[in-house]
Amino acid sequence: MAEEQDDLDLRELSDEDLVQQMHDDLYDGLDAEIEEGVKILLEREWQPYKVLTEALVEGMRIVGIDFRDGILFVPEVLLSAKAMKGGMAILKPLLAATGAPQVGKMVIGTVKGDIHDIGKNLVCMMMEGAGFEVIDLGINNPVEDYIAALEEHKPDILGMSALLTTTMPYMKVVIDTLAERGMRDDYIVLVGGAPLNEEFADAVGADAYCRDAAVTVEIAQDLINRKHNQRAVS
Ligand code: B1M
Repeated sequence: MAEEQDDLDLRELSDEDLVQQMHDDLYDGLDAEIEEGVKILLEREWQPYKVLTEALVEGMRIVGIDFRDGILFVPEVLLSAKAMKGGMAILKPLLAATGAPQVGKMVIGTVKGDIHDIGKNLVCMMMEGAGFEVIDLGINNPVEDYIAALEEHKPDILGMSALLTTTMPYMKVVIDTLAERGMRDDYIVLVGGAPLNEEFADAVGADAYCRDAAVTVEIAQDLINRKHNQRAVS
């Protein structure tokens, strides 16, 4: 595979073959090849969001299937994640360069016990691109970290991410603690992550479930507008 890789000139591939090759390279955790692939697609005038979703996110979806089925293991998936992050780093300034005026502020973090951050990082990138100021608390956040960040930054939105069925209930711990302290209604609470759904978001008392990064932006904009309209009326 490595020898084959050495002989392969990514620039000679059609768009379709290049994207297919990038899925394979992400699977193999080849960060230099992923970065080169991203640059080539951008040179071919692909929109950054299309590169992100079709080459990177789709590649990681395939990795996820074999991880689930016990074909790939944690060390291999870590390499895939590293390659994905390398590609995302090239896209980040492009996604953020829309020049949108600042529309609101969000504090976001992955919940306690959970170290998955690729999806959350994507949400940060897309929200920044849409003009939100984003304070990223990173991974493995206990409730105290969220509360401290809310008090310090006074955002419009609290975002939480969880990728494990064992960590998603922690979102309720955070929301219940906000309620106990009389802070719940000060923030729009958005939750996301692959195992969640709308029913879960309702059950834990969040304002909305966000299926992906693009939907997060739409929901955030919508709820911020509603909040502003409510303030204008009252
Ligand atoms: Co983990 N892992 N993992 N993993 N991992 C999953 C989640 C899993 C589904 C794999 C599988 O079995 N198919 C499975 C969970 C099963 C379950 O709970 N039912 C799993 C497991 C079991 C584990 C470990 C327990 C494995 C082990 O140790 N035996 C372990 C747990 C570690 C821990 O957290 N304590 C573990 C470890 C890891 C790695 C460290 C190797 C690595 C993470 C690296 C990193 O993130 N830096 C990893 C990875 C990469 C995955 C998969 C393969 C990919 C996740 C990902 O990045 N997806 C994943 C399989 C899968 O999800 N298909 C899996 C791409 C990303 C763009 O999508 O994260 O869904 P996603 O984010 C989307 C939306 O969900 C949404 O928008 C994002 C962008 O569109 N979204 C939000 C996410 N957060 C949001 C927050 C918001 C809004 C929207 O706030 C407002």
